Amino acid sequence: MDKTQIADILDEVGTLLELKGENPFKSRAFHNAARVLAGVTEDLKILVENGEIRKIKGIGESTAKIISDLVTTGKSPDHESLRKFFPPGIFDMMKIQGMGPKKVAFLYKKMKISSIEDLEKAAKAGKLEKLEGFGKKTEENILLGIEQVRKHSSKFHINVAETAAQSIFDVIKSHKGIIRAELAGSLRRRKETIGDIDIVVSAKKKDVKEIMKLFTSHKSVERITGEGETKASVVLNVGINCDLRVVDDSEFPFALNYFTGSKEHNVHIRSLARENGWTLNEYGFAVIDSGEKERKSKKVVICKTEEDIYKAVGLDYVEPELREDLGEVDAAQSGKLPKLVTYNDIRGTFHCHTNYSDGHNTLSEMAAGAQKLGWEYLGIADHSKVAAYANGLSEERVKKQQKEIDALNDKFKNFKLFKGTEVDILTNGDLDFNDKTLASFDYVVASVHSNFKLNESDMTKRIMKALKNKYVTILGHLTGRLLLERDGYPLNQTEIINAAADLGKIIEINAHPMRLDLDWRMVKYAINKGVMIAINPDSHVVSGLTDVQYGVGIARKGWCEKKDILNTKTVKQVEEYLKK
Ligand code: DGT
Ligand code: CA
Ligand code: CA
Ligand code: ZN
Repeated sequence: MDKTQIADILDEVGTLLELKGENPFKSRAFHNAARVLAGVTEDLKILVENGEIRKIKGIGESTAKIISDLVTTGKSPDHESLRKFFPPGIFDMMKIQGMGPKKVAFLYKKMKISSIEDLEKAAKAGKLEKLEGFGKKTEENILLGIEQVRKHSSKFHINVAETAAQSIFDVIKSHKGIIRAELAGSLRRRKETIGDIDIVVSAKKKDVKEIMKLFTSHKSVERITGEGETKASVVLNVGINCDLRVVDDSEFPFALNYFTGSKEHNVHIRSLARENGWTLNEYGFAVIDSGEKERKSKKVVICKTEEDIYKAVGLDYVEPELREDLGEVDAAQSGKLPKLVTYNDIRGTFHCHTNYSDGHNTLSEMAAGAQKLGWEYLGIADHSKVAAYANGLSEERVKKQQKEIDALNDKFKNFKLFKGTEVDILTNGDLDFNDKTLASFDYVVASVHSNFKLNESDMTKRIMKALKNKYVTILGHLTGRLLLERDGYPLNQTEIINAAADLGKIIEINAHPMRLDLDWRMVKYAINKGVMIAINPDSHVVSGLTDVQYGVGIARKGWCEKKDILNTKTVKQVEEYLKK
């Protein structure tokens, strides 16, 4: 456990004591110790072993005990027993402006309010204003505060983060002093949601100041939250934080690797470095000097690229999307990493809407958009009749649309519109079209759009029944989740995926940045079972077609190769595949 983590725990202990209503001196001692610890330069482990931890000014008996426990065992019984007094949501509540430990503890004891959601409910119902020490104004401020916390501390959809990042990144990149530049962090790893943006660049010393200035004065910067010699942090106007780190070019691969993460992946790589007698951090490898003597003779490798770093610790290059410490290190050790699918492998896509249902563009506009992207085909899948909210198609309108598609296909050269449908899975698992209509499509995407409130067993049965329908080709957005808004419905995903594998059904990665559903962790499971994956933008407008790129990111996070993805097939291959 490192110093910052220990300091965080000391801070938390201080806060927990405040919540418990202990003597303020006591809690202040912990907050103070946390600050002191941040300034300690010696190795904590050595200080603890030599019994010198108490000698640090500001570290008393009880803080020393916690530090020793954490350093030696990674756990502190004192901290853990304190934690049991309060649910974790309590800490989120304290992020709200004006909600100190006193108020939070009071609300928890008096009204069992233990999360931001509880608090919001109580405030909206006007339950707080009647309490002692609260009032109408406090209640309003709490609601405002909740909004702020959500805007600034919550995660962001990847498209929002990427658009914001790209705009400021393009400007920095164009500075003549930049040698190398990359977006790092979760954005580079293509996570489904993004906390903050991390930019790493290398430059000559003399240019650093100007680059920092360029960053902090960018038009999208709302507020500067930190400005040092090599690091600056800002809040962008969409509410997302953005960190810039400028390093010497010799450090660039190390900084890029470190700030790409994930933290768990970094820890694993660092342990491999250690086995070689090196330490590894954002600046480079260094020889462990307190280690055994023979290790000292080891030379530190110079690394010009990330590939070199991986090579130095005996690994094949690990693509950023895989860096989650979920088996990629072992695979890289034994030459078993997948050759990931790329955006360039994509030849078309399947689940798109037009103005026949709730899309904004016509069939020919969508087709033109797909051709402009260099695609060879586009699959249309408008909603079925029960989806009244989405102007779902009746059987008659299906026929009309199919005629129009035929007419367009007659005119196209080297391009094809596939006739599909996104048919609703009704509550009992039946589909919203009869077999005759279903048979008229090239493929059928089946999705749940209603009655999310079933229990896990009923929801699993419902989707299973639809899956077994012989006309169903693709399962649409399997869990129904809306990222940062709504969890997926309860569902036994493994059971469904196993059945899809047995029945030879395709499962979609819905590439809409609000969904990214199937989740990448389950994508990996699905392809291991042999399930074919389709990457579908669920696009309702021409510009939405490019959302396929986010789906490709998720496919890559799910270890997909070209062969696992339906969209990499040619028109002919798709036709043959669908015939099976
Ligand atoms: P996010 O921003 O929450 O979506 O996720 P990340 O992965 O971008 O995390 P962030 O921005 O906090 O940090 C960027 C990377 O820096 C992270 O992926 C790994 C590295 N990093 C940050 N803190 C630590 C740490 O305490 N230990 C290690 N080993 N790496 C860290
Ligand atoms: Ca980040
Ligand atoms: Ca960051
Ligand atoms: Zn849908």
